[in-house]
Amino acid sequence: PMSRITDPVLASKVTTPERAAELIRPGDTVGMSGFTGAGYPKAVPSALAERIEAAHDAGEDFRINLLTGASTGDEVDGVLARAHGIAKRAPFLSDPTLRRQVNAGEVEYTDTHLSHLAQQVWFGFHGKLDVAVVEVAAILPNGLLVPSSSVGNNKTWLDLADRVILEVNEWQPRAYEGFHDVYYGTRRPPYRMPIELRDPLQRIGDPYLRVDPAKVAAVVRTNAPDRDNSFSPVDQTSQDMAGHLIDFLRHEVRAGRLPENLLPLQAGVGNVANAVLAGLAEAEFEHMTSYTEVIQDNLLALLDSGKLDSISATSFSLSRERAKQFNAEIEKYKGRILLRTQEMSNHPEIVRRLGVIAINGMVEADIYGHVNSTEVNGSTMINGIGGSGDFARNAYLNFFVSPSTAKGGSLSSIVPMVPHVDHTEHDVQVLVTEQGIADLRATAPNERARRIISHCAHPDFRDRLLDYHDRAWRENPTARHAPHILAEALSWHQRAQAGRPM
Ligand code: 0RQ
Repeated sequence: PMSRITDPVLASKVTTPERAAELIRPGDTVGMSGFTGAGYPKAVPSALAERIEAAHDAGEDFRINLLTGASTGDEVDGVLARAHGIAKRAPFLSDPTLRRQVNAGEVEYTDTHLSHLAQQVWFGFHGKLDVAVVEVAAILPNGLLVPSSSVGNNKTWLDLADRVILEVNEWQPRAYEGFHDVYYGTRRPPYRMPIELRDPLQRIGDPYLRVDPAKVAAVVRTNAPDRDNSFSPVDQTSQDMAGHLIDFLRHEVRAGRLPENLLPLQAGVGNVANAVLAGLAEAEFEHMTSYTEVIQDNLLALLDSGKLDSISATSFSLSRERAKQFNAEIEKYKGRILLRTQEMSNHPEIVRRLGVIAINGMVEADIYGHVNSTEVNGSTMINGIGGSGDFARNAYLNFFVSPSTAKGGSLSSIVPMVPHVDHTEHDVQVLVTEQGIADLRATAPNERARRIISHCAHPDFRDRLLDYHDRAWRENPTARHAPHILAEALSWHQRAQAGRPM
């Protein structure tokens, strides 16, 4: 087998996770690799968590500020949260312990658009980056690194951190070399240049990450799998939503608003996105492309089936079974998949130029089309906005998708007013539930309300929503652009917060 570390200087820095973790100090801001459970460090964070617990046992403060690409795995967020080792966290999370700590007010969580974090760190908004902990598939001479199953913000962490710790994971195929496109043309304003990317699979960068070998303080060897991202099987509700969405795409092709092979697809994570991708495997569209964030099982299946020509993303997010198969057959995917930095995979300029079709989940939408993707009752964080805003605002066409009810039918996903807005009425184009689809393009608020209520709301809630909208209209003769009854607008959530049905 090919050696994983061919640089003699960096080979001499191989050490244990425990010794490497000693390089991280209380109060440090640490940039770690990892995006949707792929490519995160597997060993150093656990050793760090042990140090933190020992410090806490000795009565000392020890917490870090943790930045990543997106969600990681239990070996990062889980172990560090259980050790109460995280003071601040950005930009996305999915770990249950960490989520509880954020919602208990113990951890400060900065919920950030995924394309924004790298530049915000470059701008100095997050202070100094002390340490980078980055997983790679191999270390080549002269500080060239073969990335693993995600690129995320690794370029920025390696560029900006004072001290660098590398984890070389032998579970990741050595043959990852050639799957990445790391753009080194970023500048700070006012020196920015146009990003010359015109095709989803176009290369604009390097196949390698670069690191100044003098900054590398430790190298750790690991052999551990990425997180197992498995989905529940596609149920009837998801299938219905996928059906509405795919019919809508057909309609747009017939109307001449979309080419026959559609435009590059972005699909978020979760069961609905998974069902849509499964639905596309059965549909007639050929030669599709994807300009997205994550490559989940069903996106890879579309590539296998020949329906999809290529995928640009920043990360994989596969089930364990699918990851094993991919790793075993990796050569056959070379040239059809590119992993970019998340600044580029989610870049507004590129998403707008390519005309991406964006498909993302939501918690709820209100009758005027504002969408809440993150905070139950306006205060309890679920995961974060992720890349949904990067894509939705700049997409050619965007969809927000959710079952029409939650919690066993007691809560409506269509509400009079959302208590937290992630995507405003100005950004949201098409809403989809299992009930139907509401095309909000080129509509004013009252038309939007009629379409959303009649096409998307569950029949159990439809009459009350219509009644709310009618009364709001009648009671506000001089405020009818988007009429509300403020004393009532959030009453549905007040009931939900008290544990009662909406
Ligand atoms: O909570 O498990 O405690 O019951 O929200 O909901 O139905 O499992 O749906 O997995 O599709 O997630 C918006 C969270 C949907 C996701 C969201 C509760 C529900 C459950 C999850 P429980 P489901 P999904 C690219 C795109 C933002 C990031 C993004 C998301 C939990 O899509 O995180 O788009 N989006 N990234 O019970 C109260 C409601 C509710 C509700 C659902 N109306 N009221 N609770 N829930 N609807 C990928 C990345 O960026 C990395």
